[in-house]
Amino acid sequence: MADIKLEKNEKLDIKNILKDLDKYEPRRRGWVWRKPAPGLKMGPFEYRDASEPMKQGVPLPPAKYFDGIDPQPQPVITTEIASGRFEDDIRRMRMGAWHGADHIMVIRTAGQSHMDGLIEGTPQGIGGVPISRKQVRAQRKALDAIEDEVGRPINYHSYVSGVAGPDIAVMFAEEGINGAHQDPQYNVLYRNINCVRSFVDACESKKILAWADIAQIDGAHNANATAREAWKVMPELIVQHAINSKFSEMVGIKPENICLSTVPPTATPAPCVFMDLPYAVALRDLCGKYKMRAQMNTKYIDSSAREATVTHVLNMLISKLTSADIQSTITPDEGRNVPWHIYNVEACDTAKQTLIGLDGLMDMVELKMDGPLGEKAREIKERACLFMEEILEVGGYFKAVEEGFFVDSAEYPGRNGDGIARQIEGGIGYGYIYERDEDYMAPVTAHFGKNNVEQYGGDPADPAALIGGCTFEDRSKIVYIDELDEEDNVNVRLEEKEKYINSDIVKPEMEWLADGTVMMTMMIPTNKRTAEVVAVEIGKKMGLEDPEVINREIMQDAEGTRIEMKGKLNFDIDISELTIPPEPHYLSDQEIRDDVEAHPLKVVCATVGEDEHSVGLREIIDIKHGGIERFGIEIHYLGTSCPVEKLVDAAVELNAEAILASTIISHDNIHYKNMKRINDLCIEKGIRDDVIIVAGGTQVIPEEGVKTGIDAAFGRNSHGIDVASFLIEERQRRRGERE
Ligand code: Z97
Repeated sequence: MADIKLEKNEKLDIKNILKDLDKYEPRRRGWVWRKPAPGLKMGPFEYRDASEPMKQGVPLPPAKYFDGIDPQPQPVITTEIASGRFEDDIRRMRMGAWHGADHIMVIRTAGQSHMDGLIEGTPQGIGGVPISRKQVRAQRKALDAIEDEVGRPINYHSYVSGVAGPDIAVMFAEEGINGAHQDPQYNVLYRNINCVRSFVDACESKKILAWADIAQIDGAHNANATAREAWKVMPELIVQHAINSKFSEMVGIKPENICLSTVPPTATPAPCVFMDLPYAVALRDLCGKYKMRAQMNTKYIDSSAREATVTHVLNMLISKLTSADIQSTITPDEGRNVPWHIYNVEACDTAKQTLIGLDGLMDMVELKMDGPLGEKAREIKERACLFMEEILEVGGYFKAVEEGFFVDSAEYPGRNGDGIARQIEGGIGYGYIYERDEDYMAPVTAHFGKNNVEQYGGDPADPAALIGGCTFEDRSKIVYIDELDEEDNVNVRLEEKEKYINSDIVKPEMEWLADGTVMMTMMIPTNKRTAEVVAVEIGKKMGLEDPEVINREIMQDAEGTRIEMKGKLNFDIDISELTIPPEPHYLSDQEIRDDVEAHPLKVVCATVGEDEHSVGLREIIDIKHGGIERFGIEIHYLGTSCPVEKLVDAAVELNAEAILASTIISHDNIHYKNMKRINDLCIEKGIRDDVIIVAGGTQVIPEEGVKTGIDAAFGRNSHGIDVASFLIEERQRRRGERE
């Protein structure tokens, strides 16, 4: 099957992805790490901790000052995608990948853990998609095309948790999934699934993950998120990580595919680095042979994007100081919505910016272990060891869970007796574990325990050979089911959205294509409660459907509240009815500087007529806000209320190559009259061919200005770069170097 090729300026066509999906085969198995590129040179800089660059992507905004470079840090960067519609997730994946994500974690619909079997088709989910073979396959296929266009492998990831764990693991192995959460403790503690069932299922699931070379992430971050005071569960977090990691290794997963889902336990206003860094150091001391997937703290996240971003950056400082292998990015929407596209992208940029900004840090600073860092790390490790010893004393993990050891709100070894307690003989899925029958046989490739194929003439080293290969060797045995629900599927949704797909009709979106959602920021000069009500009223008057306040921050209790609000627009915009002017055209700073250096440029300028305004022209010429003097242009400023004659005479005397006239006042069209006068005077004095005449002002309409005979006119919002680009290009035209 021919691969899909994406073009930078063309939208990804979901229908193309869905075409012949039954015949799709994943191009590889296994997780891919970034390739380190020590000493990488990009633009004017050299990097110590960067990885191989992407073929194309969207660089950070200031890259325009640095030759457009887009250096990539070494850790894999995760984006969590959770729109609930897999077709919208795919577009989000592409945006995330262009901003540097190479680990796409697709969040699944709430509560899939309790569904004892595979879901099929493409139903819509809540807070994520129902993970089914069709969705997974379509997304992996789309990612093949996306990884080709960005020029870097992308890891696709979802969950192998819950009662259908082994079934999902097999499906993931068949579909070339690269990463998965698998941790039986998640089932037991957070989804009340029976412990015995969860650990038996985990053996099978982990065996399959090992065969498929899938990177495994544990579920310990959930202890942090559910604990009453998250910083108190540090010893327990280490114990949870240790149990799952050792278990996984014993089942056969290689250590470099075992990733700990680490979370800095606390956040500001706590002195979080002082508390989180010893924890990170302690964890690495005990579990250092595994990989660290650093997730940001979500426990204390609120709805402010600014605040969430600072927490993320502080968390990444810990990642940098302790060398995380995968850097997760979470959006402030965790605190208010399902994540929106723009926040996925924003968080990827935050990660890239921070990690590249911290490039080389560890070659300059060192962790000081003889002091509070070493002491605190040691104490956390001691408490973790005590915790583990106590588990053994009470009779093992299941007993400890029964006694409520985990997620207790006290600081261990203290206990408040409010931990999560689960019965060994209880929970979802209890009673479904049976001893294998005498004649049990499993002619499959990756299986925990004995296959028993010998008694049927098989080879235990190659058990699947007995049936000519299982689905891992013979893909024709995979049963691909397209859709089961006639109403809840992607075809119906695409038909509903037909009007907006590859057409000129546009509606803004945040969650799903053409959902009409917009977000607005406003400052309401009242207290918080009043501001919330006022904002909704404003939303209604603006014609928004379902206006809802999603963030509020007090500026001062009486003086005002910053409000962010979302709502829906119920109209479309037809692009074909719009006139879209071309992008303004600028030369680069370097091109301008080079030209001025080769051909020095002298300019005379003034505010002309009876006009005392100086600010506009000063903005154009002064270096302060990027005026043209910064390019080395020689400026002769004659001041305000300058007669046009004086300006033209000065051009003659100084042998200037250009005249810049600022004309703010426009009564009786005096601004255009002055332009015409300058032009006429230059002709009279015989210098018209030797000078470039440029005029500008807030009331100037460029097209009207040039009708007076001058060379260019600039209106409101013009800057030094506009004027400089014009002057240089016009000179080049006159020299015959440009059309
Ligand atoms: C992360 N921010 O980065 P269900 N298994 C595990 C989980 O952590 C989760 C599920 C299953 C987080 C992801 C929350 N995690 C968001 C170990 C959910 C979800 O809802 O129980 O069916 O599966 O890991």
